[in-house]
Amino acid sequence: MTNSKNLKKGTQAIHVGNHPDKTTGAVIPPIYQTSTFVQSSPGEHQGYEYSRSHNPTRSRLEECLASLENADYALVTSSGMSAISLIFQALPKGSKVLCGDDVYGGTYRILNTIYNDRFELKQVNSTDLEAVHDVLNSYKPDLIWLESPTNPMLQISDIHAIVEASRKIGAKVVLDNTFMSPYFQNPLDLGVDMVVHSLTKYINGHSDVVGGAIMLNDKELYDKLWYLQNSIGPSQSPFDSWLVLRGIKTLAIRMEAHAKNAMIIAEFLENHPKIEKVIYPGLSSHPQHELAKSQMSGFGGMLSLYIKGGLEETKRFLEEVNLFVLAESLGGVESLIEHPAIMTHASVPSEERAILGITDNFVRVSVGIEDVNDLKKDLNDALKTI
Ligand code: P1T
Repeated sequence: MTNSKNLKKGTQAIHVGNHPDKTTGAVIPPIYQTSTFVQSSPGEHQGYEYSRSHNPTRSRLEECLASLENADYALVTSSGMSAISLIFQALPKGSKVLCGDDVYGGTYRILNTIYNDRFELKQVNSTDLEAVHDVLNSYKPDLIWLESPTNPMLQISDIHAIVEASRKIGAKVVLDNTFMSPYFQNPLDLGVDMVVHSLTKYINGHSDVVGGAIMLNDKELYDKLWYLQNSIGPSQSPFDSWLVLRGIKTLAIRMEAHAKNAMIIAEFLENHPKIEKVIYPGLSSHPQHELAKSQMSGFGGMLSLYIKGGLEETKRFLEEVNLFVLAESLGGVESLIEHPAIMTHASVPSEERAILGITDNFVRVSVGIEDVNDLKKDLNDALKTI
């Protein structure tokens, strides 16, 4: 599709990569459920050889995702973690990595237990620009890894300021944009070198696919990442790519609905007597609320909270909710709720969890797009039991 960059996100999500099939006219593109492709003579084919390398269904999804993140290239992988891993595989041995101190537990785990003998690693509170400047100048990292908002504390970092500072020392910046989706935040526009997504979350949106993606503008880096993906093999299946293409069509209306519901739930919980504190970037009580307004076009569907009480009360609350499904993951149309200390961030050592505030009474909520009054009632009923 020509000039897709002039289209709004809601239109891109429906049309880019979704053009009718040339051979049959099918409006919905077929699933090219094939592992291999015929060659008329050795080395002569129509652009596709083998589905680990390329597949037409996956190519369509990559086209759509590149367009949504205002990127020249996108690479779709079998999971968010395999996308993250490919970027670390592309880093030369002995590189120095600087990572935000609050990231998804799986990202923490891969840096600390899989690549720990390959890189030097330091972590920093990336909301503290002075601390970031200090560590950039003293440590001089090759790569900076950020989440904004972070998982699960929903902290916001000044992406543009960090990019400017890292340019001075020649460091590349990667931003995991999973929590915002390309609908609410486009980090490449703020100067970031690579964006990572877990497609499993908002982009697919229906909790029925695991997938990941990397979006970027640098052709050389893209070629290197593709080479690694083709060699190591974490390519997404055609069926899963097709499901994501199906889910992504409603990204715009889903994200608007998530954010609307999350704001209502955040305000409701902030005034609830059984709740100690709510963290949601859309609340004026959020420490980086103004920054969030300036670099995001919406506040998303994720919020975190502290129950008044300890582990016992928190567990009871989590057992008593009905519409909020107690499960890992986020970004599906259904509301999910979880206990980071026991579930998603169990691989972060307890001392580090304590510093971050991931305590026994800390709960993370992925607000779905159900009727918000039903969601409020469900939370209220569960809170009454503690
Ligand atoms: O689960 P997977 O598709 O491999 O994505 C990993 C990942 C990467 N980045 C962020 C910010 C994430 O939140 C995740 C996965 N997170 C969860 C499963 C969770 O419940 O937080």
